[in-house]
Amino acid sequence: MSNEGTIVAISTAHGNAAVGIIRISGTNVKKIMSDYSWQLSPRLVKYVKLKNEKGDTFDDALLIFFEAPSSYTGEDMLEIQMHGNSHILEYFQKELCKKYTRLANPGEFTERAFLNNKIDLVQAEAVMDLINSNNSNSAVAAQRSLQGAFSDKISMLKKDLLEIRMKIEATINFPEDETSNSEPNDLSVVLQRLSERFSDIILQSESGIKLNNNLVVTILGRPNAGKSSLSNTLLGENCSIVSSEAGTTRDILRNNLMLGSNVVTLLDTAGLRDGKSEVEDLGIELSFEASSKSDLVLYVIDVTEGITTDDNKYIEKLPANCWIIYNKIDLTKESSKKEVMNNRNIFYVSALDGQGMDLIRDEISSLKSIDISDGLTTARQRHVDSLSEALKHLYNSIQYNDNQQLDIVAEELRLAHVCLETILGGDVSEELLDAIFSEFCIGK
Ligand SMILES: Nc1nc2c(ncn2[C@@H]2O[C@H](COP(=O)(O)OP(=O)(O)OP(=O)(O)O)[C@@H](O)[C@H]2O)c(=O)[nH]1
Ligand SMILES: [Mg+2]
Repeated sequence: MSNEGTIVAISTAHGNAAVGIIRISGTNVKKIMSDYSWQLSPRLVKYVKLKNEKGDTFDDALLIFFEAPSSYTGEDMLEIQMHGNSHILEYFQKELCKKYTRLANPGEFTERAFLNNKIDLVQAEAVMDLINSNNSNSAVAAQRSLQGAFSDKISMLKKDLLEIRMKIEATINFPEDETSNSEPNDLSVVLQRLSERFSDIILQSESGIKLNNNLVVTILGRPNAGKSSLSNTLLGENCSIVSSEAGTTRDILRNNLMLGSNVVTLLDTAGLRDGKSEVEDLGIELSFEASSKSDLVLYVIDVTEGITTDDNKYIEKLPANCWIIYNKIDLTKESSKKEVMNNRNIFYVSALDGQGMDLIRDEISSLKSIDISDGLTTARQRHVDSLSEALKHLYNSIQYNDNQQLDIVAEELRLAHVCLETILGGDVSEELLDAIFSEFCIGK
């Protein structure tokens, strides 16, 4: 964790583009402006020519100066918009590093914003959620977190918890004071209500975590059922090897595709059968492991062979939502269709000629995306863990209150409070901050 030195980074993606942006933050910004004779008014764009040591212009640029504390990091900042050529950008970045700056670490601009109290830790995490969001719903939810909606919910819990703590402390310290005395029963009801609010926010946060994740769909089935063919047809390219040899796929092949507004991570897996070889067994183990972490399993069956007892045995083992795909209908008189039996979707398709594949695509596309209409915000597992820990302390406090051990109630509520503080970034360890910001890209 460092707030020292003036940092520089190329904030735009590597490669050729219309525009490339260099960002600088720290105390040397004004010195750079004065040495380069850039007279800049805060937040007003200025056009300049950038010259090398020989006085040749190597690029022209637009400059924007943000004066501390009214900047992203809270420090003096300079944004240099140049042409999007990595060589030119790196050349100028190197020039700046000779005298004025050092290269920024991943996420260091956002880390400084956090250290300078421009944003809390939840908002810092939301910056990354926004950058990584893969559809408009997750972008809206991340933007809400960035604007502080999730932090506000946590702050409200903190405030209400603090009020209860103050009342209890008063009762402990001034037991003779009538006004500070509350009945154990009253307190129990208040704590119960508060714990229900915690539970609600944990549920919302769990949905918020899912928003950051792709829909994971695993293709399972016996060897040669046509799993890899199905995967290739869905992806629109031959990512997996297809062969009439049973046991072709051994490793898990993972690819992303867009279906409707869902980004889907599609996993092609090793065919399920018992004890052919050690390597195949390992592959099969991976297949099951992958399916247990999936949102949906497409269980493929060769329609000319039909469903077997082995298939039923495998399907029963699956924890995830599972659809049955009867493949190779081109070899039969079956026509493509979708049926629902015992609440399970069943499709008849041909991965080879594409018949019925749209039925699968449409069904995955329409899988209910997470409802964000009631103000859902993005969240992290870290938040759920801390909220759950806080809730545990609340439940403890209810028990101790029933036993009229008020001093322990107070202690449990203090511990719950600390958990909420951690979410927002108060009193967090350097390791946690490093872990959070190291996931960021350079320049953010
Ligand atoms: N006629 C027909 N053949 C198909 C169809 N889908 C796959 N096949 C053939 O079935 C054989 C096996 O296909 P794969 O896609 O490799 O099957 P798999 O389930 O991935 O097999 P493993 O990786 O060995 O578990 C190949 O010869 C494919 O051409 C289909 O819809 N119709
Ligand atoms: Mg295969």
